[in-house]
Amino acid sequence: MLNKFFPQITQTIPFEGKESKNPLAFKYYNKNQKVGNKTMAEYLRFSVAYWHTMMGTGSDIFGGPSFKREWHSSLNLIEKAKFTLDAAFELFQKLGIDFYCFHDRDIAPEGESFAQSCKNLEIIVEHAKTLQKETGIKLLWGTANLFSNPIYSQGAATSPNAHVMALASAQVKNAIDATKELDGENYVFWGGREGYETLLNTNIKKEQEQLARFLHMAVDYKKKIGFDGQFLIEPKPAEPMKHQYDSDAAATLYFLKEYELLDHFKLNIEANHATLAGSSFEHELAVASAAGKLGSVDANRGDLLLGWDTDQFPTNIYDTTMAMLIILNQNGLGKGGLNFDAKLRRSSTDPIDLFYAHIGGMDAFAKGLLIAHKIIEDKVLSNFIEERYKSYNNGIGSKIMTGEVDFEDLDKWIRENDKPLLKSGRQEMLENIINSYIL
Ligand code: XLS
Ligand code: CA
Ligand code: CA
Repeated sequence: MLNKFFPQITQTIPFEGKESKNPLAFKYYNKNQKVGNKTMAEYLRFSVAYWHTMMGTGSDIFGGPSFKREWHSSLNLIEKAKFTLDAAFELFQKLGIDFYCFHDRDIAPEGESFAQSCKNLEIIVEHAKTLQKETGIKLLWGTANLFSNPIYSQGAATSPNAHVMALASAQVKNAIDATKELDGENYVFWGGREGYETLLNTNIKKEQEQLARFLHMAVDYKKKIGFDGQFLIEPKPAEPMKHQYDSDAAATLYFLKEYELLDHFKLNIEANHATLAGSSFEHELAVASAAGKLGSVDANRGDLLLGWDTDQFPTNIYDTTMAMLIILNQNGLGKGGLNFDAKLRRSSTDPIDLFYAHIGGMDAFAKGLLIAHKIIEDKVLSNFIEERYKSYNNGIGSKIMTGEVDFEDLDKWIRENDKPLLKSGRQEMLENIINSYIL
């Protein structure tokens, strides 16, 4: 096992069960424990987000870094990037996490020129490849950072400047190449700057057409090079832009359908983006899943008292239970996984805090998985829901759904069958049942 940057952790975090008081042990996450027909690891497919966990410095918009990591100590940028990868794989191994995700510019430094940036990425990808081989750890997804460089301040694919759109496309081409080289299981598109600040200077239709062209070029390139990872789009309503085009699951699905892209993409749903969109994590998961498009999850949480993307580690068992109900009902995430797109608070300054944070998130989802599995096994919700819609199974309900009757027929039918019965939706009873599984 790699052992250089986290000497305090001398073994892979063990599972000790719920009675354990050891803060460096799992209480619920027991990697190889079977839940139904899969292991916990197979269902949960946890992933570390490289940008927060390895690159985070505790800085926020009011202040610079609050901690400096040992793996960032070299002044040579390539050496620093390699140390960071070494530290990352040590952390993955010690946490017992099988996947990671990155942006091109997290794992490799941006160069003076575009060609130099591509070269840097190639060098680092080689190093990552070696570490993946040594450890068996895999890439859940890669993506391109099309939001930090000021050249993208007015959009990347949706920039009013075609030269910038060309740069963004070339950058994504190279990020897809890197993801393919590392056998990435997915590739994510998050359009941080693909939106607008003011409609006074914006042609929405034009920008959406540009975004569609860009995604079509990506699809064509994927086919051309035989990359068999899943393409994912990650919705978010705003921040950094005032409005982003992929604002939520429903808007993104409509956009994909409108521009004939739906067959080529699934969604990566992030909990914090869902709440920023004014809905809930489970709402966004359910909308994506109902469309057969729930591909992967950015597992974090926001803070309802703060109106921004706080990217905290998930701890709320109710939320993880609801999420796992939806994920289990579609029999897992396929190529996707649960990526902890979450960062330490500015005041959590020690490397060991990274362990506490991930252990907490993993246990919260493992517990949610166990509860959701039991609820599904006992059919408490599914039986109720089935019963609730049963009037569509035969009689007039089935005639409506098969198209055998029209408005005029229903006008006639209702005159003979006036006054439908009002049945209770039993919300409070169901809430109590869910709590009885959680408590
Ligand atoms: C930012 C997003 C971003 C994507 C990947 O809010 O969550 O980190 O997940 O670009
Ligand atoms: Ca995210
Ligand atoms: Ca986020």
